Amino acid sequence: MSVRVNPCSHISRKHLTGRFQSWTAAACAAATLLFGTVPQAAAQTKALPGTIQAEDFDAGGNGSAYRDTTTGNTGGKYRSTDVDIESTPAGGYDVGWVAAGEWLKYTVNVATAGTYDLDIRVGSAVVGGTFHIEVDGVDKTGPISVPNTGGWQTWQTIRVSGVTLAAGTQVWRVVMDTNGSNTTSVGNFNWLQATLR
Ligand SMILES: [Ca+2]
Ligand SMILES: [Ca+2]
Repeated sequence: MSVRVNPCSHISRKHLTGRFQSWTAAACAAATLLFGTVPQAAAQTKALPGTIQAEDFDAGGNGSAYRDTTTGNTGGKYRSTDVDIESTPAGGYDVGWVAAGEWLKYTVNVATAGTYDLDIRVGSAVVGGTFHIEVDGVDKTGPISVPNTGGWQTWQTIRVSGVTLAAGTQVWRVVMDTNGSNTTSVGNFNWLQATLR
């Protein structure tokens, strides 16, 4: 789920024509300062164990919080970055048009050190896509294969078992390594879940 707030949407033209114009303008500016980054509230640390929506990667630019190989958001949904996000017909959003060489960062806080299972919800119409997940720069999964799930919007949960995680704040990076056969896509990414064993 996502919530978007336009802090200035409540200020009507009428309000801006009277003596309160400067006040409302100032309030709007202040509200923008306070709330202008709400669509990037996704940048806030994700609590694990728990679920991370793929589209809630960290705030920041191309090459910093993410790497995407095409300018702009091809799907045009949810966030205005170069990451390509589309509506998922089943609900919510997913990251699509995922090409090898791209990556997404997620700052997380792991409440409890231990052994975890990672479940990743993916969709693909072909086989051959691979990716891996790094924690603070260390590859924790090795290559993960995206199966042919029956379609780009047909979702399947794949599991990486027995991943050891330390407690505390860490930066996860989902790194796209290989495109599926005869496509320019690794697969579509819906969400990722970490469950303590
Ligand atoms: Ca793009
Ligand atoms: Ca992309």
